[in-house]
Amino acid sequence: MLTARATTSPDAIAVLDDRHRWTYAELDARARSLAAGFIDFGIGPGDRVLVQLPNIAEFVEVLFGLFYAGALPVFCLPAHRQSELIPIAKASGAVAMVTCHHHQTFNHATLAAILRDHAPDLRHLIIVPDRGKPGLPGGTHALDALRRVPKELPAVAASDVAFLQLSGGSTGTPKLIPRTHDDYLYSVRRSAELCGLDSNSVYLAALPVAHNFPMSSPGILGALWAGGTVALAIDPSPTTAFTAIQQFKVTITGLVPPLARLWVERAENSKAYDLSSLRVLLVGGARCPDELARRIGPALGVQLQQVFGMAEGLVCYTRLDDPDDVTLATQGRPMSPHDRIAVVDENGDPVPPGVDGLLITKGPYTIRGYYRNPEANASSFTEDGWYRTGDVVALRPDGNLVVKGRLGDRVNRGGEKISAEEIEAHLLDHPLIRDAIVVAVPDEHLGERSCVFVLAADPTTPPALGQIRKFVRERGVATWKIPDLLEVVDSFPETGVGKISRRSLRAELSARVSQS
Ligand code: OOB
Repeated sequence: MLTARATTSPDAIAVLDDRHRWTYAELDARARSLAAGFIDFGIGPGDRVLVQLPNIAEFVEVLFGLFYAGALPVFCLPAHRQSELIPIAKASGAVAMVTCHHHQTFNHATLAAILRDHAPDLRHLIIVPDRGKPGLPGGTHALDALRRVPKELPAVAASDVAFLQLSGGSTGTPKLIPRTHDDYLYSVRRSAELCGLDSNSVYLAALPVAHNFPMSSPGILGALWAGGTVALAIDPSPTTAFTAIQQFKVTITGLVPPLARLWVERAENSKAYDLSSLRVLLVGGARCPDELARRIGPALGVQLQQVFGMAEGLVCYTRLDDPDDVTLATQGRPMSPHDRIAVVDENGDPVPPGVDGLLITKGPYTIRGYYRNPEANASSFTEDGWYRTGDVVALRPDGNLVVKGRLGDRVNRGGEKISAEEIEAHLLDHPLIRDAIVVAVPDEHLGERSCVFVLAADPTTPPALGQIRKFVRERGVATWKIPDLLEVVDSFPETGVGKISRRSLRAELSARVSQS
């Protein structure tokens, strides 16, 4: 794809951030020079490489550099810390990591050095230095030190795995999602069509670009597929993003609902920025409240397009020419005529149309299994290969889905997913805690927040929320996973006979907090 674009429109602008402006020819040349460096380092076809970069132009050249070398990026988010990254490094068997020196005052280069001590395969640490600041940790390489004269590239098949994405809410053994070049590019092409991208489009990556949504729905890859331009904003705040929209004449971008709300509020209260270039705003990652959906068009002067997707595959969109009743109140329909969806009950039997049930799916770009994880595969796929999304949905007669919620094992905190099991495992190590259950509670701004129900080890000294938050933070987890609320209880509910599953316990407790 990049080779083709660099040949047909070498001088068109491919990538912009506040420090870089690269044409397609330049992006291609940069990616090829990095690929040569990766190959020189012994990083080649099939090797996994952790990529933890913020929204900077270098992300794009590293991405294509790795693709050209046949290596598989493993997409980590800038907010990930060692308790996520060590298991990811081990499960992927990554041989290298590309990261930045600092981002938002956090020292990622030091984090990379810590990872190297825990993950024996991690041999090369490659760092994008801070501008003008020396002082990379010993044994690391600056990204520019990799550049070589481009050389012949290894053969990579369209059906080869292109990269590993992380499943939202992964547990002890992270669920790594293997996507192939052909399956992913198919989803990118369909997305670009449905979101109206062409060579005049400028897509702004405001959400963390390693996430599937800004990467491919239609994302930076959709924009490059269409021969348009990718612009990157270092953070998604209205101030930073509105400046970028005005400066780069952005036409389309994507947001999670809490950020869409911030943008709407800012735009309703101030006309300081010229946002007139913006045509389409995609909103997804978590349920967009209907009231917010109605405000988006008038406040920002855009067409709202809802997107309900998952890194495992299936992506649904409302269409740009849908009536308001669809665009404002549903999460759309599958993007491919070859996607298959079914709404079933707990036994796997179809529920009648319009009735809430569990969404299962299979299709041309939905994975058939996680990477080296037979245990997750056994629970996440039906015997005949349907992926169990875990989402509770209703299918309207017009074919559009309305997302109602999820099975109670995950909190969707404004689009950032939290695995209840993962945080419970940390909490069980706290000396004041005998048992802990993490559930989602409704939240006006974030959609959901996390609440931990705790049985105290000693009822006379129950833990306090501050202690728990500090403990989880010090475990080195991404900030959004730190529990928001705490309820100390004397016992957990018992329903009926026998051992109650942690999943139903979560559901029970979650129903209780939602009612109160
Ligand atoms: C996107 O991908 P993931 O992998 O971080 O999370 C997938 C899950 C879905 O199973 C669902 O629970 C939730 O996120 N979700 C939504 C939603 N979009 C995603 N829930 C309600 N309404 C929506 N519109 O989040 C993702 C991937 C590609 C495109 C967009 C989002």
